[in-house]
Amino acid sequence: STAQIGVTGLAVMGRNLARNFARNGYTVALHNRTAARTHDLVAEFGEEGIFVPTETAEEFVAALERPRRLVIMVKAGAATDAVIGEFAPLLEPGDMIVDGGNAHFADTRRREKELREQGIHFVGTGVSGGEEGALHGPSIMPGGSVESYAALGPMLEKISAKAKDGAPCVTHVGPDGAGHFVKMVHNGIEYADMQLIGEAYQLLRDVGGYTPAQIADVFRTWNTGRLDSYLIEITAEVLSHVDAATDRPFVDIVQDRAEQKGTGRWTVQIALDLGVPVSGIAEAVFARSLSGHADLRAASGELAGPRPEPIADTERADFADHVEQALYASKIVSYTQGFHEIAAGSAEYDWDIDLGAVARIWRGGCIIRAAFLDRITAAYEADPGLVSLLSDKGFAEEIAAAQNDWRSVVSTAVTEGVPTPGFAAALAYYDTLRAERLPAALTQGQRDFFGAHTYRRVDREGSFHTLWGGDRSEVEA
Ligand code: NBP
Repeated sequence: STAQIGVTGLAVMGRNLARNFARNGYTVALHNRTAARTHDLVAEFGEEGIFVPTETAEEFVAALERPRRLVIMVKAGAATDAVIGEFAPLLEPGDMIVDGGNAHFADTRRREKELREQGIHFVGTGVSGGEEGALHGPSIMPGGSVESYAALGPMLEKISAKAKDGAPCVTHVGPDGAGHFVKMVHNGIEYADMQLIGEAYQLLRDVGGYTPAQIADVFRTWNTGRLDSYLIEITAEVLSHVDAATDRPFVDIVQDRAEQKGTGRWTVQIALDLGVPVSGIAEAVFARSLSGHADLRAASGELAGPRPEPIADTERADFADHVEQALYASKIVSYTQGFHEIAAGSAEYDWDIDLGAVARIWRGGCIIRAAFLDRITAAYEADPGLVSLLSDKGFAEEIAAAQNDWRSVVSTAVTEGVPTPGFAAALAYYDTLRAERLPAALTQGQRDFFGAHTYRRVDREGSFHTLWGGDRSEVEA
């Protein structure tokens, strides 16, 4: 038993994670259901470090130093349970199973509880950054016990991405499912970021009259400012790519039906359960879903409405500036909503998550990495009890400065018939928070009328009901 860590599940993610541990000097035991993958890894990358290839579960477990650290990197769901079922009986108290797959946090809570009864630490861990991240340094979001982090933390810090200030992009997020919960919301925010970028692109194209290559340049410029982020950077790459077969912009030869694997949908489902309004993330999930409904979109030519007319060349640059403001303001709102969901999950499950630390470990390695995250960390450091990112003075001022352009972009989109559910939902959220009075009062009246659901008054304590079917006098409920 010589290996400090073992990885089972050697598809793209597991293989690169195993290589990352080995490149950082750790001896890595390898295992995969189909042994060929194990041998391929050693044949191709054996030079990179010290690997201990194994074929059976028994060999794999025997190869690990105690307490054992075993990383599972298999397809999330039933495969994870199958692998746990195979290895857990071979482990001893104090050993650690790290699940780096995209598990649902409720599954992680169940698994953690079951394994805790056997004395095994189960460390549900979000890993973001795709296959490149897994190899060169991902953002890592581990849950599980404090003891397990003491044993695993230094290794994870070594293989993780480093932010620009050198800080490792990993922290102990909290007990049991906290890590996978935070990874889920990360992905929800990623959906929202992508949708907002998509809307900016469509507006620049249909209203701004820019070509995809010109839009790539606009994005490159934005990427030198406050929108500096991985997603803006790769968007410019995708938009400037030309299809070799047709010589057309790549973005024009791809079918416009977005797919999804489910973490964005979970973010919205859980937000509904927790009562957290994540309208921007929800619109992003719905936008992907609607794009895929070929049946509903079949009538596109028959549905009446404006066809956008590009503006004059002389107005383009100003319009692009306004779109940048709309994108930035909407982005602040979607992060506000995502962090609200993390705070609510943390309260519900007693995780005590440090929101500033979450923003800090997203600064490198992960898909939503962005200069902007430094600002979020600073906001939570200045006030750990911050109710909402929009309560931070800095963000509130930036939104205030952006809002005229934001409003004009949304109204242009509406007038020209360009769908911008992300920009519009974010603005509606902001205006809802600003409103002195909401029609929720009317909703309460309607509910009382048809269902005697009662209401509260602005001027007196207590619950009241109006006798709508009788003399309309008010009774205390
Ligand atoms: P996949 O999600 O495609 O899973 C393939 C691996 O699962 C193979 O090693 C396969 O073994 C193994 N496996 C399956 Br399928 N069923 C199994 C079973 N019943 N028993 C044992 N092993 C089984 O791999 P991936 O794309 O590398 O992703 C791994 C995990 O990381 C997933 O949970 C994914 O959601 C997560 N993740 C992926 C990314 C990404 O960018 N791809 C990013 C972040 C997280 P075999 O070789 O024998 O078929």
